[in-house]
Amino acid sequence: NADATKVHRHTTDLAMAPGSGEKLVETTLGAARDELVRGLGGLLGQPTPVTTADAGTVPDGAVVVGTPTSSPLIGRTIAARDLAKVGDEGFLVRSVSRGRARFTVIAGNSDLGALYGTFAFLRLLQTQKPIDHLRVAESPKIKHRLLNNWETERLYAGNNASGIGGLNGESGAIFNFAATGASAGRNLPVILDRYLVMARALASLGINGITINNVNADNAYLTSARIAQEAALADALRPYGIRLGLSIRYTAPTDSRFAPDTLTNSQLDPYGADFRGWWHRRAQQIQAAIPDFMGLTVKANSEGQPGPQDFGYDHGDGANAIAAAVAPLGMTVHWRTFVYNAEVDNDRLKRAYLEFGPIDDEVQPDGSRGRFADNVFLQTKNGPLDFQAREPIHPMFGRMENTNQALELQITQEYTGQNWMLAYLGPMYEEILKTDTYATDANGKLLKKRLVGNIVDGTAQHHPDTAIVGVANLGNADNLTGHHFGQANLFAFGRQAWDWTLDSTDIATDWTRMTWSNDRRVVDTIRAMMMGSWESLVSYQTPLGIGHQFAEGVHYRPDPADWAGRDDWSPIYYNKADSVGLGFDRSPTGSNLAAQYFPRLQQRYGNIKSVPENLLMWFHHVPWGHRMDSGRTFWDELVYRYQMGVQYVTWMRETWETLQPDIDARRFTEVRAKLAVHEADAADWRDTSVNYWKEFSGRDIPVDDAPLS
Ligand code: GCW
Repeated sequence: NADATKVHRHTTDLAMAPGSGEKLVETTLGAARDELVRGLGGLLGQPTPVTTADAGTVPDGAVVVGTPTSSPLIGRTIAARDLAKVGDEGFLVRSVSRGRARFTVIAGNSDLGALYGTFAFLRLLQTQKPIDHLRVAESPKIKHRLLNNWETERLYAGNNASGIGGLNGESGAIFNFAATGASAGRNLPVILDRYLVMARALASLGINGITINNVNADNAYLTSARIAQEAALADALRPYGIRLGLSIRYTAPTDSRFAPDTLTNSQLDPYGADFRGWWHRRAQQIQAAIPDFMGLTVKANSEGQPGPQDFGYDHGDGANAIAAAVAPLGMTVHWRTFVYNAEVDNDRLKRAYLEFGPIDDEVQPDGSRGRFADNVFLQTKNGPLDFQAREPIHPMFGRMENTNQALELQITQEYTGQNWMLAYLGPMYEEILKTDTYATDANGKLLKKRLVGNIVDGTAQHHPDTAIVGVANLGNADNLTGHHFGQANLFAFGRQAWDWTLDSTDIATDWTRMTWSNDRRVVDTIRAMMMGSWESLVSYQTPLGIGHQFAEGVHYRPDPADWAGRDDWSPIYYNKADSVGLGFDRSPTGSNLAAQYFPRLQQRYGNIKSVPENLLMWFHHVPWGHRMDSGRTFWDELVYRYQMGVQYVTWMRETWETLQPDIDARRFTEVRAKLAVHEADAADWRDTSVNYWKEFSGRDIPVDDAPLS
């Protein structure tokens, strides 16, 4: 699509820091070269000369980047079998000596591998690691490392959304498609600096795809006019190895905007040629404009979105129909499993496994098991409720033996403080990925390597394809994520998507060094703030495993009392507060969600004596006087947790002050202002919650804890 690239104008984007100097690059190796020139120039404080691959002798101290195809030098310095081991997107970084010259080689099997290696090398420099005896070999554990960008929902990073002033009348979303109002002329196909800043950031983490629109999908994204805009974006992101995908609505074929190619409801039979033909034609049209288009994400029969069940079919029928339509084009379908129905189940968390489990297990005419097609991913969010600060793993992980399963994590902080609270979610992603499912075989024998990460990366069940998805926290805010520390969550997601076995503390250290300072005191202080921040949030919002206690709509403030209207979202559905105690009984005496887990977790969660205390109220209605590990009563412990959570935020606010001499004034002040709001809002969670629970417990606030404000 080279012609399209040429027509794109490139304007200065006001959202970016002055002088960010973004430019469109044409090739992936061009991107790698530019990163090195910019990165080395900045880090070493001097210009970096560039020579081409066929330059005869390598200068001492040079950095050579490429593939065996792009550079004969790579072939001469790196053994083919070493390179073969890192696969399509992996890389090697090596220190090499030739005669008197010592230089660094960054090699990939593909240009993208070389770009990833370049970023890894720059990260070593930026974090001040030794680079004189390098022998790095890396490859991603998961094949598709994706973002879902809900451009219209749960957006806390837009200049409008964050309440810090609109930018040229734009919506706050990162991508600007609108040609109306003040933003006209800045809309796609015009490529804004911030798209390139984003692309560079995502490529530096190895993220290789982005589904650009909300799962509550607007059919506009499938219209010809929009596809032309999407193609321009795809062209700009392509050198960075980032492919585009779209969320779609199951009934899009009936939208009159697609006339004359419009279907009627009666033509939506998933086994009919009309339905499949429509999706095939639309996908072909997209592919003609975007040759490397990834595929479609579908939220069906979920929260009012249409789906196959509206026409008498199940999720397998619907997913396979669209999958069959796009399979000849090499595209995938991500079918979300976020389904619930409190009118049918005594516990809405049970629905997903009940609907998807049997399809995964179904015996097929050829005797094999599992009905979902090979190019379908079931995309399952963690946790089973809805991205709460702490949830147990989704019981479907490890249970889908015959279906590709993608893990969906939330980076945007919908329930975790939005753009106000400093909550580093690396440890949460790590907890989920490293939780053992204790999956067993048909004889009840424990299987090896069945952590959630093993399931997602395919080593456990040998699924043909693997994917992990983060709901993005991108917007048009100057810093792209709204809160400066929101960037850490994007960084952590990307690093863990690349290698889920990484330690979230190490990730925090790297991010701090790359973002704030390499000064030891600053690194130690910021890392300490980050590492306790998620547990603190859990403590003052929803301690000891209590689910969703948010006020209606906004998902920021607490309101444990009943909402008018929706029963299955009302906090009382989850807290079950009464004079006996607090929490949702999901043990065998209650809804028995516990039974959806493999036996060992079933027993652990199902028994109040063995359930981890941080999930206590997720699985049990806990009597106020229940004795906790600390020796306190449940009531006393509960109050203590709320108080500890808030105290941690106070400590973060005070600690941040000590960094003033080391941090630039603008970012220092912006974070300071957020921490002040954070502290007040954390105290609000504690006070609102504890005062409400007190009405049920009838117990006093324990005296040895600091008084409520
Ligand atoms: O909990 C809900 C969110 C919705 C979201 C939905 C989902 C995009 O509040 O904003 O819809 O989850 O994941 O589909």
